[in-house]
Amino acid sequence: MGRAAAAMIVPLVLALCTAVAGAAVVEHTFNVGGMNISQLCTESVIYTANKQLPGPTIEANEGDTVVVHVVNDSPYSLSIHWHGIFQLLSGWADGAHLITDCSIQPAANFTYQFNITGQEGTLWWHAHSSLLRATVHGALIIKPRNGTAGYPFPPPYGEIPIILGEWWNKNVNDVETDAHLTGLGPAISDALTINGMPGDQTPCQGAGVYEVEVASNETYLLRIINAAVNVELFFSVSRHPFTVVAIDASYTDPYATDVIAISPGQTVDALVTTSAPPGRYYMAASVFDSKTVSFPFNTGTATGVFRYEGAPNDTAPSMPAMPSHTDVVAAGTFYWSLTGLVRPGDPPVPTAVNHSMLVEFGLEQGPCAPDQTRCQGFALVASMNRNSFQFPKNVSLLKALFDGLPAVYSEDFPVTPPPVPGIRKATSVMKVMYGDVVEVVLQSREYSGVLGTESHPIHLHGFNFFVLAQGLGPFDPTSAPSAYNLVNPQVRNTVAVPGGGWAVIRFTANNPGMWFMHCHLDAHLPLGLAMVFEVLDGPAPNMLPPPPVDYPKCY
Ligand SMILES: *[C@@H]1O[C@H](CO)[C@@H](O)[C@H](O)[C@H]1NC(C)=O
Ligand SMILES: *[C@@H]1O[C@H](CO)[C@@H](O)[C@H](O)[C@H]1NC(C)=O
Ligand SMILES: *[C@@H]1O[C@H](CO)[C@@H](O)[C@H](O)[C@H]1NC(C)=O
Ligand SMILES: *[C@@H]1O[C@H](CO)[C@@H](O)[C@H](O)[C@H]1NC(C)=O
Ligand SMILES: *[C@@H]1O[C@H](CO)[C@@H](O)[C@H](O)[C@H]1NC(C)=O
Ligand SMILES: *[C@@H]1O[C@H](CO)[C@@H](O)[C@H](O)[C@H]1NC(C)=O
Ligand SMILES: *[C@@H]1O[C@H](CO)[C@@H](O)[C@H](O)[C@H]1NC(C)=O
Ligand SMILES: *[C@@H]1O[C@H](CO)[C@@H](O)[C@H](O)[C@H]1NC(C)=O
Ligand SMILES: [Cu+2]
Repeated sequence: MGRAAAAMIVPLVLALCTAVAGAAVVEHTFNVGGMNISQLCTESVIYTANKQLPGPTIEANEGDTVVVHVVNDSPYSLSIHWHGIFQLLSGWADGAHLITDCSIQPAANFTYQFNITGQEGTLWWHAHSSLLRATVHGALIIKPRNGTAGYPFPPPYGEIPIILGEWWNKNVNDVETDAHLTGLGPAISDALTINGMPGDQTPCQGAGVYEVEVASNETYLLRIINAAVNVELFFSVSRHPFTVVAIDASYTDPYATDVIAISPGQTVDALVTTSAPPGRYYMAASVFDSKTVSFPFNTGTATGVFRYEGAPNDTAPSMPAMPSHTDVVAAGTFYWSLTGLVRPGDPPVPTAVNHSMLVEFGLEQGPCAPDQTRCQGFALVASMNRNSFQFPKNVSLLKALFDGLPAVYSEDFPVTPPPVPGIRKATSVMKVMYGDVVEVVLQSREYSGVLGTESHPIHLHGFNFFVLAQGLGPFDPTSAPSAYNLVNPQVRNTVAVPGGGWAVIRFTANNPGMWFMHCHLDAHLPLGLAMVFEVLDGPAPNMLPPPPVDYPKCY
């Protein structure tokens, strides 16, 4: 690791461009490489940006330009995805390996460059090529143009990023290789983490604990990110109820709750007031397991500490009451109660729909592939409308679209589940015109009684969507639409579709490119639980520009 590890934050005023007066360039260099770490009483080598876990926080204002030079000092090829960023006319920088770009090869580098337009709140960045995202991730915080004064709530006294994660003692690339060879998905993680540390409730004495000092009688904004790889989580702070004010960088109506449910890919911004007696209070994260057939999962609890200024360090903190791991009511109440904050100028929910889709998905048992040498009887396979997504081999879908390359993908993604029983392995996309309104009923299905169902966090790149309604069981097209919230639905980039249930999302395809929609459980993405929206160019200037000059080559 010869290169400087420090993050650079260089806010420069764009003096020459009056149209973006006040907008800044936020520039970072991420050296992604190995580092030795002692965690859970085990010595490991992990891969991180700038030897930080979580990685550096990117802080910007709406309207800014973000420039990140990523230097790959790891032995793995990798890309970085800016999760939730719209990437308006900058789809090349989305960082979805083989969808929008190709991974950065070892010893190579690439500069991601994009503008932040029309979104505020908490997002994050993560590797989008393999389980490397377990440790290659960090917060991406977007403040209003005029700073904290622009918040639709009183500016808090302080802000605290809370990045929830999952930790494996083993090299995560080996975990992923094992998952493929066995056909059964990755081994469960060894710990959950809060800001990179497991806390003091693990069998390892002296494991790292994230502790933050807070002042009494002040309000703090927690920016909570679920960067865990495969698990939905509950999060609470003892004696500190939350007021949720934003999710996925989209403001909500204030929502009071003691417990937050958060799926991989999602963020929650929540206010807490430090009005408890001065002392130490645990924050805790534990798994929400929605599987209808029981499989092993991580039953541990990650802890961190809120310590009031001046409070003695040796008093034992009090633990929050956590929901049980299988408390679907606690999770569903949180996920379903949120509504969007509607402010003047916000885009209304579009009412005329151009494409109305029903997309069913789930896991089933498939045949072992010849290279799955440790597969015993069956391998897991996943699909959306009976298409198990296959990545292209040697060129990104976006490059294939831009260059008009034939035979890389097919424009035949079914808008409703086909009646055919079998699964088709294909690189199939849904083509839409610029500006089209797309509605998708996301339906979780049970295909195999052995595997049951579970909640799948479905993430869409390039857009936010309105969540018009959610429900359990099969979607009923006659009764459900009358209950759609077209007034103040929550706005997200990732929705936790309940196991065996459904969610209706709607978005305007106002950004040309190739946009991945996939399950954000890394256990399911390689199995094929994904599809792609191909959005054609609109009238000038809504056309995708050529790729950046240093665009990584595929292999
Ligand atoms: C980890 O530590 C070992 C032994 O001290 C050293 O040889 C190796 O270079 C270190 N690896 C990294 C990535 O720093
Ligand atoms: C990035 O790659 C270019 C082209 O290979 C090289 O000239 C440059 O020095 C590299 N930059 C860094 C920071 O490694
Ligand atoms: C960002 O916005 C500026 C000003 O509109 C524009 O010139 C530039 O091309 C944009 N950059 C990207 C990467 O989209
Ligand atoms: C900040 O900007 C928002 C609109 O983006 C506006 O409503 C608010 O009044 C502004 N606040 C201040 C203090 O300028
Ligand atoms: C916090 O507010 C409470 C209620 O007003 C008050 O009793 C307490 O003294 C305050 N604590 C501090 C440290 O100011
Ligand atoms: C508690 O520990 C922190 C850091 O370890 C220190 O800054 C603080 O002064 C300590 N507080 C007391 C009351 O000892
Ligand atoms: C999408 O719907 C709008 C409103 O109904 C209509 O004006 C437009 O032509 C439709 N677009 C396409 C490509 O059909
Ligand atoms: C990519 O692979 C396809 C199919 O395997 C092949 O037809 C095409 O020539 C390859 N393209 C490049 C640029 O290697
Ligand atoms: Cu899934």
